[in-house]
Amino acid sequence: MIDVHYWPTPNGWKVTIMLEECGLSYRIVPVDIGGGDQFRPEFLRISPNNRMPAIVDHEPADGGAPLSVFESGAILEYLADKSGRFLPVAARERFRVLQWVHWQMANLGPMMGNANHFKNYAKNIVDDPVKLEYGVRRFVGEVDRLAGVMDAQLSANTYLAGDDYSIADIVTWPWAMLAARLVDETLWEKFPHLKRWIDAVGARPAVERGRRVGSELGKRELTEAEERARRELLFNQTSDKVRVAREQAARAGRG
Ligand SMILES: N[C@@H](CCC(=O)N[C@@H](CS)C(=O)NCC(=O)O)C(=O)O
Repeated sequence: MIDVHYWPTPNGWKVTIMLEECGLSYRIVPVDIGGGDQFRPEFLRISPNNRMPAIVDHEPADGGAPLSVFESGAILEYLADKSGRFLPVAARERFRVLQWVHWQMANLGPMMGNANHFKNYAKNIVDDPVKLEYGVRRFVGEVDRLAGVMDAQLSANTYLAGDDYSIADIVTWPWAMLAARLVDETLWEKFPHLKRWIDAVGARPAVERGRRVGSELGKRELTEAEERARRELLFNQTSDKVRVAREQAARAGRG
């Protein structure tokens, strides 16, 4: 059994999609990131960067103690090795996939996260429209650029890493399918190869199932005060703030 420390966001969906694709049995452990669960001492022991997702495999291949992994790219690589699926073993093919996995982790995920922040959240924090506009332009521009990179790759390949569906597709799809919402809806006309791939991957039954996992979590309407507290928790994390949040979570018995 694999515990998935999870909240329904693009980074979380990568893991549930992979588990569904591989048919591995798993159990969801909710990490309410707006409520501060990511600062629980117990969670920080497996995910020291106070971010979900993370997994704990209670039946690792070596038969030893439970094995934990954080960072979604590393989790997918682990699950691919465990299941023998979606990541070739031979170096030439393996690195054709892994270079795109690392590309997603270092580029598309962070740039889309920042574009989303400046477009949808920063207006509640930053009063100065000039400062706000700079952040939106910088990160939305990067998302557009990265969509172009994917479109060029997909104009010559069925999947991101070539002819075969792989963890490169699984790690990228949950973010890529949201790109038009951040740039604008004409993005799909501009990048038809990307759109073809988004639709093909999205139609896979395991992708549909993985994407729905935990959709009921976090559905509750928040009060204005709760929204403010959530913003403060998520968007203002210095090391001091993280230390205080960790102490509060421990005192509240959440650890
Ligand atoms: N590079 C990390 C990013 C994970 C990440 O940013 N997770 C967010 C939710 S999508 C989170 O846990 N945020 C909690 C926080 O900001 O305190 C991964 O891919 O696993």
